[in-house]
Amino acid sequence: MAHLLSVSSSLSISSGSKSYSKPLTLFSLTSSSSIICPISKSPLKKTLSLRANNASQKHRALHVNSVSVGQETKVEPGSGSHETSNGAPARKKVMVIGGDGYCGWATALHLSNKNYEVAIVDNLVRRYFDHQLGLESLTPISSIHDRIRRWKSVTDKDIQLFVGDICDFEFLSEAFTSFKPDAVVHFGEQRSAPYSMIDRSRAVYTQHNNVIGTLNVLFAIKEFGEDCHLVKLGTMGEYGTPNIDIEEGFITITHNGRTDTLPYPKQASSFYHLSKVHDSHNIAFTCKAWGIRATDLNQGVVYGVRTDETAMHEELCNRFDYDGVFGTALNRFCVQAAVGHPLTVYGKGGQTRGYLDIRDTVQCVEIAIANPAQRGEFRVFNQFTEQFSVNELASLVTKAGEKLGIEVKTISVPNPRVELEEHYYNAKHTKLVELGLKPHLLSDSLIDSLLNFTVQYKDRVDTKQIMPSVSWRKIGVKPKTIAA
Ligand code: NAD
Ligand code: USQ
Repeated sequence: MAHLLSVSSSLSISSGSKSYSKPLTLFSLTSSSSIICPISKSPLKKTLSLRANNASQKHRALHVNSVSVGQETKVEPGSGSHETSNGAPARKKVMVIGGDGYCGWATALHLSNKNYEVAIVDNLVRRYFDHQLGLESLTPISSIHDRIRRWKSVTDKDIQLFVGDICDFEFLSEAFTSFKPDAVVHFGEQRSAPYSMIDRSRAVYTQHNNVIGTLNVLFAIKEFGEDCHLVKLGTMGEYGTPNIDIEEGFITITHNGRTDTLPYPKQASSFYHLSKVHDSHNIAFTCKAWGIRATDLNQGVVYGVRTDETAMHEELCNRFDYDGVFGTALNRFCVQAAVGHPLTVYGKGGQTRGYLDIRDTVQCVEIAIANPAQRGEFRVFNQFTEQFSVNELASLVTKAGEKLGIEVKTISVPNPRVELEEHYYNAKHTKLVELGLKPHLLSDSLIDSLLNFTVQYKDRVDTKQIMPSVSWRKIGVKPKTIAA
């Protein structure tokens, strides 16, 4: 079957003038602004430290825009402004790591719109994964440079850009010392569970990229901005699916007559989800040891695409993944319905997870930044608004299809993952609501508009990318790629 991963010793990709022979090496980009990315000697030294105009400076961060000095506003919670020591209002500086990705792009624009001073840090590796695996977002997405230029032209607000790899500490240090963030929102990880289960090299890459990247961010905060608040994207998948209620980060246990409040047990079920568990432990430790202030946002599965800001212009449009590697359940089901592909329920479909609209992702992050953790505090919020089983999602999409005159069928696909298919699931998610989150719930009208949106782009769908192509049980040592 064409969509299955086939074994191959290496993957060759041509993009522009260079060809790339290792899955995780650096590559060159030729863009309108003539940016050259040097190729790393080691696959693990990795991605995209950019060199701009100065060939001798290996780790020079590329700066696209200068800092905006917008109109100062009255100090208000959540407005992006706060008072400086001399009483003058100042704009809070937020570094958005992974700001070219799905959640990061929407968040960067939202924060900029709310008058935060924003810098995006990204090595653009997510775009490379698409080239590597032959995938494409449902929606056409502009280059990060065009996105930022368009944002400036639409709103007159600047976003700074640092293109580089946070696993490269020299690069990260430059970005930190140059921008001096008050808060860092860290989305910059390899976030697909199936990608991490393709083969050994992707498993190693995922854990290295995510764990070392986060460790570098922690060291950068310690070294260059001890007061900086880390807002880190974790995942609900860190908890797994235990047969008891899931608490927000911690559980109080009485054992042999003694009581303690301990980190909630973690039972992640992919090398990706495990990388998040390792991150959480490292963050918790550095909060204790160095007094770092951190919020771990254990986010559920995100759906949707439009936010107030990304809807302002087509060049600001967000990515929308529907393929078997990066696409997530509800987004995939909407695209499948739009093109008349049966909805791909894995196994029995009783797998239950927390879900949230991307408009709530940006809201939650803003709330976390506006209400920072204390020095030394490791705070955990479960970031989702509703929980659904896969079967429930399929039935919601089927009903929405009926309203639009689309006949939607469902098939049960042999589950490529190792996970419980029928289980208890009840996860707490009250802390963000207590801080002011106003959720967009998955009402019929919301799912109708999402389905309508995917129908508009259905001619861009490559149906070969829909079926799952990565098996948890068949992961092996040899590098794999997707056959065309
Ligand atoms: P994404 O892949 O669209 O974006 C991640 C971005 O980080 C990409 O632009 C990528 O180029 C960048 N990046 C990766 N490694 C980097 C590195 N070493 N240096 C610099 N940049 C790097 O992912 P997303 O869907 O936006 O997810 C963002 C975060 O939210 C991830 O940490 C993910 O685990 C978490 N999350 C996502 C979801 C979801 O449903 N999408 C759900 C829960 C949690
Ligand atoms: N599933 C199907 N059919 C599909 C796709 C998925 O039945 O076509 C099932 C999966 O088996 C799983 C559930 O739906 O049981 C969710 O899968 P998913 O692909 O939507 O989400 P997941 O792999 O868990 O990962 C996504 C993001 C990840 C984030 C995670 C949050 O890619 O970055 O961490 O959601 S959570 O699920 O809470 O861990």
